[in-house]
Amino acid sequence: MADRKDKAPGREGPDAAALRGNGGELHQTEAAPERRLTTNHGVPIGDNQNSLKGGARGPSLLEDFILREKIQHFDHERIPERIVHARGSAAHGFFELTQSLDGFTRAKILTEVGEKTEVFVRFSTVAGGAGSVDTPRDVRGFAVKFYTKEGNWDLVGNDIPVFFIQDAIKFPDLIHAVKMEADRGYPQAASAHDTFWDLIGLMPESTHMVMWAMSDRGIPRSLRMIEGFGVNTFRLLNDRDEAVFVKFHWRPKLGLQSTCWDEAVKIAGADPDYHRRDLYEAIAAGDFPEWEFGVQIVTAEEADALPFDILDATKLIPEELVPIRFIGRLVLDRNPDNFFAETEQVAFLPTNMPPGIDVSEDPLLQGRLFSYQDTQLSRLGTVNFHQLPINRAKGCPFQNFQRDGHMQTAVPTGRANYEPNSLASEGEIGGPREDPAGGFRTFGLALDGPKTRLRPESFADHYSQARMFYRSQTAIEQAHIASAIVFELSKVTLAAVRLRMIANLRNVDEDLATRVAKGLNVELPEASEPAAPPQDMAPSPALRIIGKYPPSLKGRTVAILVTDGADGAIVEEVRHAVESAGGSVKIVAPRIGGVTLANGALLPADGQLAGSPSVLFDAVALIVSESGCAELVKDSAAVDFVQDAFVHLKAIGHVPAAAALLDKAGVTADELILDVTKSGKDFATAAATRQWDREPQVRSLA
Ligand code: HDD
Repeated sequence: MADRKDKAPGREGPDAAALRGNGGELHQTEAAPERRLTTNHGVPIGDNQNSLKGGARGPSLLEDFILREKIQHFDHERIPERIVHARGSAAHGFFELTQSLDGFTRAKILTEVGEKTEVFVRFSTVAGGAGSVDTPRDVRGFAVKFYTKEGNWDLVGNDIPVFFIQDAIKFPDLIHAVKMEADRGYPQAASAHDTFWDLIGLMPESTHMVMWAMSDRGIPRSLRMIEGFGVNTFRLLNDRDEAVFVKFHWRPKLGLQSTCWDEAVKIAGADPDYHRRDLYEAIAAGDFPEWEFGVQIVTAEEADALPFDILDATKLIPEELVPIRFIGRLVLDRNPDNFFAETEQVAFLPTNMPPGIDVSEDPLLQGRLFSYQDTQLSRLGTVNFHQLPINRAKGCPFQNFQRDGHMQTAVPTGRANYEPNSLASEGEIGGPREDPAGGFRTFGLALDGPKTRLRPESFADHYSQARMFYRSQTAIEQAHIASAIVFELSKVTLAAVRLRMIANLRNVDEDLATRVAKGLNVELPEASEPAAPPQDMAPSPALRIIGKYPPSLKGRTVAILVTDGADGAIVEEVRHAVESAGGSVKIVAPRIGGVTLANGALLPADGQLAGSPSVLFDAVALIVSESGCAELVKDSAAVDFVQDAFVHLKAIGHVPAAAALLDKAGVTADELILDVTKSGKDFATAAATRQWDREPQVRSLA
């Protein structure tokens, strides 16, 4: 050690010089100012590899403002995550109106046909933290910020059209119950635990939403394949300030698609970012997700005639009763440049509405009108969060006399910071003025009645729509709902909580309650006393997933598992058939370097077998050689690959040489098990759907 000597800073020797990243030359030509690394305050940095020390091997010096600034900034990189919807993925795009709502509203975004408005859309799970996984059973947030010419409009919705609670005062209870339990800090991103089901059983108004969450809607395949809903009832106001009620809808061009529960669980391990990656990669590849935008419009008289209260967010308006008018489209065509600056810092506010759109008295919405602005103050730390680029109104100027505050980035000029003022010089108005004709106006609802904390009688029916939802499902979907409830209640340790839930389910449907009781192996308890007797509403087929949209390979991915010696012509035929049907292909091989095909050509792989399980794909084709197959049957990753595709009801294409692998995986013949040497096209057709008829063979359903 004694022979080591301190050297002049920056002259430590060849290794350090190489690390320097500038070729080790200290006094080379000055970099152009625009390429210079600087401190936050613009001081050019000469050395970003070494902290300032008292001698090369001596202690670091407090004087090193470059080190301190860098580490201090890093120490504060995280901001509080959202209390709900913490994990999200977002994209930029545009909204285009195709049909005007002139006469119903004066909002330009809903009346100017052909106009394209910039949007930023953030999808999210609700319960999990920002670092949780993408595929748990949960509701998905679907929040759209339209940068309209008349100010930002934030339609902050979900992929489920109803909500758990009727009054915002219950929201903190609901979220506390579903999030990880207070004492033990688990489970993360899961509703399958005591506290959630305890509250749900005690709060029957949540039953309808629970049916949706336990259905396959709770485990979507892709964020590009979910519907969206504004959930709350809003108002549209025309030029004469006449109002109608409105519900907002998003319909995915790619159709609705879900995962199987076992698949969702396995995806969480194989690719925790499955939805985020899927959205990002699709947009990066130019395969832009698209939704139709629709409205259900209801007059006050029509609302009065409905068999439920339009102000109750636990109810939907069946579209068979009030059809959806499709009036626009949403296209997501650009990924965020920076996750934090955009996806994380975006702040949605249900209070953001242009003139011509207004709220209703829905007590859930009324509470939301307070909550979102409030939460941004602790999350983003300042009243000036609207100045962040992602939140700034872009379609129009914004100007007012709000001033100062933490992180103020604007530099207002002039002496007047109040309104009205008379400080304008000749010909000027002295700052912005209110605009009674063009500005926001509120519906002039006449109010009567005493101040009260009463819940209206019209909110008392908690079961009719839950029943309608369940009875509108196909038999397969009903079985999935029953199985999901059995799964979740099986994670509940308190027997009384399980029984209370079954007692409530008896008011939904006897068959459902019986299945769940059987699945838990308990006696059917007495039905609970409903607040209002459930009614039998007409089934609404639009509430199903299966059969609602035509089968499609668009936006879906097929994996071709190959080995050395595989027939390249068949690989190409299958690829061609899949791509012609709008799907994409990924080559999966035992080694990432690819395989040598029968004709000697090298086929590069997109994924290595162990890291690319079949849960990540919509269908699989096994194009292997005899010798390759003999290796695969000894590899559990290959056997799982095939077995999972089978039990997740996917199409499996194969060459005759794959017989031993199919056999080892327990695959039995059915309509979606196809020999691709006969027709690649038939396989592509089969790949566009799931084999629901196979399910009873592979899974015991409640
Ligand atoms: Fe909420 C975030 C959707 C009821 C309070 N909510 C949030 C997000 C979505 C929704 C999609 C994420 C926005 C983003 O991506 O940044 N919330 C809904 C829907 C509801 C609903 C569709 C029922 C109709 N929410 C609701 C109630 C309250 C809140 C009743 C409170 C009383 N929600 C919040 C919040 C959040 C939020 C705490 C967390 C982060 C944020 O707002 O910006 O204020």
